[in-house]
Amino acid sequence: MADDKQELEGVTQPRTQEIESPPRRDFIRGAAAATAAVGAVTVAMHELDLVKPAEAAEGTIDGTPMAQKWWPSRWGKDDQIGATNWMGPKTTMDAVSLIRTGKVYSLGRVYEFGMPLFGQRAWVLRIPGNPTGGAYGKNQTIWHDEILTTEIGQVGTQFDGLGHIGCRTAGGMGDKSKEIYYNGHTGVDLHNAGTGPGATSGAYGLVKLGVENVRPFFCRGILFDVAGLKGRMLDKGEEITVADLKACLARQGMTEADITEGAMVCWRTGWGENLWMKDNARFNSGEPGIGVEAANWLVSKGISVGAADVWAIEVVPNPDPDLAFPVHQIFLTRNGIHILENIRLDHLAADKVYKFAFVFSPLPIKGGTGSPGNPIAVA
Ligand code: UVW
Repeated sequence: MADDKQELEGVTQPRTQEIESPPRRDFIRGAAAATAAVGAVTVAMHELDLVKPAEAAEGTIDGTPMAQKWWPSRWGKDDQIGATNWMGPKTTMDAVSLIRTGKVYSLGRVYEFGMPLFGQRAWVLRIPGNPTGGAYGKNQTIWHDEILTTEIGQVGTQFDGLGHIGCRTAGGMGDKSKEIYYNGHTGVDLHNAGTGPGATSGAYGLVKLGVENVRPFFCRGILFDVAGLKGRMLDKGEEITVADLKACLARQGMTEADITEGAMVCWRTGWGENLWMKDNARFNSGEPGIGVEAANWLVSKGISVGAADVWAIEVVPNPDPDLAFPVHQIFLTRNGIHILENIRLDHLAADKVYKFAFVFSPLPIKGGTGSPGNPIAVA
């Protein structure tokens, strides 16, 4: 074949997995460049140039949401399951009480080649053989298997576990004891399981805070239809404020009392339904979402998981160019509150379903940082 286009016989879909990463790097580089301009230090972290303050006190990063020590957790110094501690008979029965019609909504997106991905993450699925196996028996049974290469917990609709995000504190470069995660667990705790025969390095999965620890979710879900409130899709870099969330509640005939401890809350920006698999470059170029103010407000309500129709749930770029993904740290690292990204919310909004039973069981991947899956809302 003369070139790729002929070989693909007219298939014009861009190789999204290769072309999507630059736009997301651009906004982070922009933040890094702005910081460099005022004299702060920037470092390369993997492929992403993240902003790193030059000085920070022991156990903290001054001037950021991680400025105060955040451990031990409200659930005790050894806790590894964070806000899923809320899950239990009370949250289950409360969620059941919200079911009125029995209509089930899939919140998950299809996992497929060409979906938007963060950085250089990949989705490579292959079916070996055709069929993979058989035929066996007089009845001639045949079957298919698949081989999947991906960041299993960090692509498509994705649930972030507590080992996903931490904070490198002062002197942390090269010192895992200064890389601190939920409940004060350190990089040493997450990566080292002792010495001698049987010891592992964490290369085969996180030794602490793996996603297998969390409880399944069966709790109330609350939708903030911010796109409905504004009458339009929000734009990248547009921050959803506490005033916006309160205005959503009023418009939806609800009050703050509807956000009970253990609730899953989600916000619709319109970004996903308008751009996912339609304009991946724009989808990846940044996003609307909550910022530090709204994150802290939701923390004060005792939510169990924050979710949205965007790839990081939070406003990107952050209005403070020195901050990179601060809501991730406020939720996961400081408070053990989980994050659920790239979910569908348009169908709930269309049916004006603002309160529902939320059901999701993250895959118990031992040592995993997160989980794929298809969360559901039952109205
Ligand atoms: C990062 O991993 C930084 O972001 P996300 O959780 O949005 O994939």
